[in-house]
Amino acid sequence: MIDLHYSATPNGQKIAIMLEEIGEPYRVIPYDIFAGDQLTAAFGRINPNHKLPAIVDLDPAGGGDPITVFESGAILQYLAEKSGRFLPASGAARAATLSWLNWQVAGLGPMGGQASHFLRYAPAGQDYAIERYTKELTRLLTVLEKRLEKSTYVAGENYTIADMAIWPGRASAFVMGLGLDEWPAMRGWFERIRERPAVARATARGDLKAPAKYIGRHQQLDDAEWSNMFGDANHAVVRGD
Ligand SMILES: N[C@@H](CCC(=O)N[C@@H](CS)C(=O)NCC(=O)O)C(=O)O
Repeated sequence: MIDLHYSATPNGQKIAIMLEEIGEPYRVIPYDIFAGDQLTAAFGRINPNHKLPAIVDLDPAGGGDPITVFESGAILQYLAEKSGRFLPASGAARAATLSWLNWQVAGLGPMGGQASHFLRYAPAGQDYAIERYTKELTRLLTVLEKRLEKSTYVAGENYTIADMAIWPGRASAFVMGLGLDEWPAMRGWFERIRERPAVARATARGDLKAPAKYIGRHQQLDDAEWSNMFGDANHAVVRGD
């Protein structure tokens, strides 16, 4: 059994998709990040960075104490190694999978996150930041499009954890007005993955579904929600105030 500490954002959805793909039993422990559920001391013992997702594997391979993993890329790799699926064991295919996985967690994810922040949450008047991050996001999506013109999945001919890392953010980019019209190769890839039964299960399950406030274009946070996400409450917990 795996405890999935989960908030219904693209980073959480990556892990739900992987757990559905490998058929590993799991239970969802939901966090409302606007309400500050991620800021407790108890969750800090699971992820000292106080961000979702994280997992606790109560039945590690070979037995022993529960294993905690945070950071979505590390979790995907852990589950791939545990199940022996969706990450080639060696050679060029493994290198390509880890390259694209890290490209997502270190590049596409953070840049998309900043674009989303300035478009959806920041006060008005952020033109420079909006342009900077939407341009960089568009550049990264162009890199992805060119890659997918040459291969069925991002790391080659097989579906891997790198696709699972990229797909949920690509799905949520629609909220920012980034459709698929300009990206024909990405559209084919997107639909191929959307049709997978595990992806359908992960996106339809009631306790995994994103509530409206996570997916709306223009977010109106109250003072407490703002503080929990971006302000004093969020920072104080790491300082230990
Ligand atoms: N690099 C992390 C990013 C995790 C992250 O930013 N999680 C967001 C939700 S997508 C979160 O927990 N936000 C709440 C907060 O910042 O307090 C990963 O890939 O897991």
